[in-house]
Amino acid sequence: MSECLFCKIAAGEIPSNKVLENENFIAFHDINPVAKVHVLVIPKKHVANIAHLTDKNESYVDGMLSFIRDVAKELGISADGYRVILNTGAKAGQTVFHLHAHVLGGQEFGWPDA
Ligand code: IU
Repeated sequence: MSECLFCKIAAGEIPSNKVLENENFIAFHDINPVAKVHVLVIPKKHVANIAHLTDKNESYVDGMLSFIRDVAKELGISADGYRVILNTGAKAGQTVFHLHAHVLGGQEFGWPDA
């Protein structure tokens, strides 16, 4: 059995506050939100991050952007805009090494300052 936390969430072995799910992806509320709306979107199949995508596994993330679009609609944050972040590697702040997109919304964000 996988020791990956997000694989366990994807398999339903660990409960999550789920927003939306399809055959390939699941979206759930982050346990430690950093914005008014903070949801994580993960592929069900394990890949550590974007840097680990290869010709063999890049299909794992096919359809991820359109799924994120559906998640934003489901959350009601689509019209006002939202931010999508994929921390890739420890130096970029990645702490869970199963590819995930942070979907942040429900408020205004600055740029380039967070
Ligand atoms: P990061 O990009 O790897 O730093 O993001 C990991 C996120 O996973 C972070 O925002 C955590 O709050 C979140 N998270 C979670 O939602 N549930 C968990 O059980 C754990 C982390 I561990």
